[in-house]
Amino acid sequence: NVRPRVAVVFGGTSSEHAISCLTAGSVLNAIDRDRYEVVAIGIAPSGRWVVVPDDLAGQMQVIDGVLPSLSEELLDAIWLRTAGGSDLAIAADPRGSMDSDESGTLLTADDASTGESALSRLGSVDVAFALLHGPFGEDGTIQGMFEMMGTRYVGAGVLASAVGMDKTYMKVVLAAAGLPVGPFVSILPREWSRDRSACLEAVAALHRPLYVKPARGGSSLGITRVGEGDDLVAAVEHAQQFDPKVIVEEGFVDARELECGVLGGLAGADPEASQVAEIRVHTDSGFYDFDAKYLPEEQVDLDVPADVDADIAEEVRRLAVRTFEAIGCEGLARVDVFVTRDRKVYVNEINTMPGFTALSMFPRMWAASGMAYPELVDRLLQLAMERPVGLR
Ligand code: G1L
Repeated sequence: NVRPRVAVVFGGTSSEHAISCLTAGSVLNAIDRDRYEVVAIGIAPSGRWVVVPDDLAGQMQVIDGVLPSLSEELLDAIWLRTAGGSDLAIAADPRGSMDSDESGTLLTADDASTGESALSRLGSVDVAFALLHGPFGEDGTIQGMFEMMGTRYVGAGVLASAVGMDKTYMKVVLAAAGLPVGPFVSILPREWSRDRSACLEAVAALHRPLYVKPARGGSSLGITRVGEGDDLVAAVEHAQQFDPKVIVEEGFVDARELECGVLGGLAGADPEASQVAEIRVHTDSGFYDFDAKYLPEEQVDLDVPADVDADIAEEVRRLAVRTFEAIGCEGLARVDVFVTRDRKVYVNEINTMPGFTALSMFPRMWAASGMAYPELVDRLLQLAMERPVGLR
């Protein structure tokens, strides 16, 4: 009875370190230790890799390490919290024992393996589950590292991850596959500095309101809604502070925002779509056309399943699967769409690394489809292990 060995890689240097730790907590909790051997590998905010001993990972919650009160030395650590609420840090680079008053206990070298040994452990696992955001996580880079190491991994491959990360390439690929996407203009830094009026002219062909976004980077940072009379130039220059490459999208006025989860591999059966969910936004200003994830929680309602006609739900599920296939996705993805007042469905985006705590949309949509969170995690591990290494 050899159990497949799973590495859960989490944390990282991005601003999503905390959410990644929270997600790792959910995943580590859901993996059945009778069926899998687990290696939890944290990347401290400093960038240092550290193996969290599984006796700890199995019984404690991984928590945010980026607390303002922490000393620099403790930022070089992965943080865990016991059921009782006391904190424990596993240092990436232990330099002996440390003060432990408000910041908890520090484990030293005897208890945790670090650095190179953490990286080399990845080469000896059967499957890796990387919960990392942004550059070096969801853009295809860590997937490329797994490919080179010959390690199987959960989720999209190099190309699909990279295409899913870049909103302009995503739209180009989806449009070429015949999928309905909204009008957009992409602005490269070179074009903007050399011929700004040509950029503005291209954008003038779009109907307002516009959404000006950094082309890459999955978070909401840098996004501006530009209505009639609003300052487009300022919006572009704001987005450029987050990514030199900017996309300007036409907004869908009065459209409903629906989402659908897709699970599947490249080989064998077709990808499967989950129940459809709706994000309902009710802001004071009465705008219904702003992405719900950029609004405070009290202004957003999530309906799982969505209260939509069966034919619309079926259309969304069909488009979600086609979108998944168009970018050559594997494992999982969340596809976000708009449904206009005249009942046309447009693909807004595909997210190859959707929110993945037990309370996130993707797991909730699958729960509504009859697949509970632990089963979902197991399914992803199975899909990853079925997948051939190399060209497929
Ligand atoms: F590995 C999967 F399944 F592909 C995967 C990886 C990462 C699913 C979901 C995520 N999501 C995250 O890591 C994050 C939402 C915490 C940051 Cl992107």
